Amino acid sequence: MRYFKSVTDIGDLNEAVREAMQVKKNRFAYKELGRDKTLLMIFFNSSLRTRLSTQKAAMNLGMNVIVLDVNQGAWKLETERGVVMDGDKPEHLLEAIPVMGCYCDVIGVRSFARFESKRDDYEEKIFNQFVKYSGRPVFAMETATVHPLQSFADLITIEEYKTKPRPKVVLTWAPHPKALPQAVPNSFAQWMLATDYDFVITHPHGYELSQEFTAGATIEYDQDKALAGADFVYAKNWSAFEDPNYGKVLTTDRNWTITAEKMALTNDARFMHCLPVRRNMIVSDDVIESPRSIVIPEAANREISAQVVLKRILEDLQ
Ligand code: AN0
Ligand code: CP
Repeated sequence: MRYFKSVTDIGDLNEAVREAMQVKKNRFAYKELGRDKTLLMIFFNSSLRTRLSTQKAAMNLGMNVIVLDVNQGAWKLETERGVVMDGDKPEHLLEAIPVMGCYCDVIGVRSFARFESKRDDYEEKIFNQFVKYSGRPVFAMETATVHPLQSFADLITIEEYKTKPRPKVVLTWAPHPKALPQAVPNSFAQWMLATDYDFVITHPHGYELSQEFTAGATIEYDQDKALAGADFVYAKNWSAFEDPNYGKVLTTDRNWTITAEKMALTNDARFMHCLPVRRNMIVSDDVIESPRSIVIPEAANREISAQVVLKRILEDLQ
């Protein structure tokens, strides 16, 4: 594997999950694979889980790791070509990327949607420049439109906790005070649609996601109806995708918060969220603390999804 961004990059999902379970059983079995190889992780945005789990996964594989927080100590980067650089940005991404490529063998990039231009976000302008100009394998650590390391960890977690072959999985929008990207729900929909689960998305009107990721999904605007009989409830906030509201918060209606009353509509569902989560906006304290909540094992599986992805990239570097 040279690039990891879409579900299609990982190939057969059953095979990927099998490999994940094998890695999880013995995560130090491939320590030689990454010897003398360097991972560079580049963060344009904050992170707790992605930073720690991906670094841990790389160390499990024997890799060296360099982390760059672009907004803390690096030169501010211009991303537009043709700009007269007389402002506050001393360096251009078009030099920075090939330079970064000189110091490493593999690059992970976190660069969220900026909500300045829907076109730039959905064309993955930043991530694609890393692909084009770094000369290295590149993987997504949440780009403008997707977060595949999260979705892969989510899939592994559902496979571990499901009690029937074809569980009902419900992705529900939930309220949040600030505009968040669509990357997590986009990817989650893409990965769930690649399985044979019973997959339903529920959100208020105006929060429709891109068809690029949700085509074929069941959309139910009544959250209570969607939750009926659910085996997994996957909560997440996102901002509007459709024009003219791209990147906007249309409502913070707390009737969409996942509470014990909402969970009572389900088939004793497991509660999932990628984290970080705002309690009592997205989910009530009692639900996230309940024994049905699997947010911590879900986060733990981020190490595993990252390790499978890095392992496959390293195997193809040999
Ligand atoms: C980010 C988001 O919603 O995309 C990262 C989630 C993994 N969340 C926040 O910015 C709070
Ligand atoms: N879930 C996730 O990606 O968390 P971080 O933003 O903390 O990396």
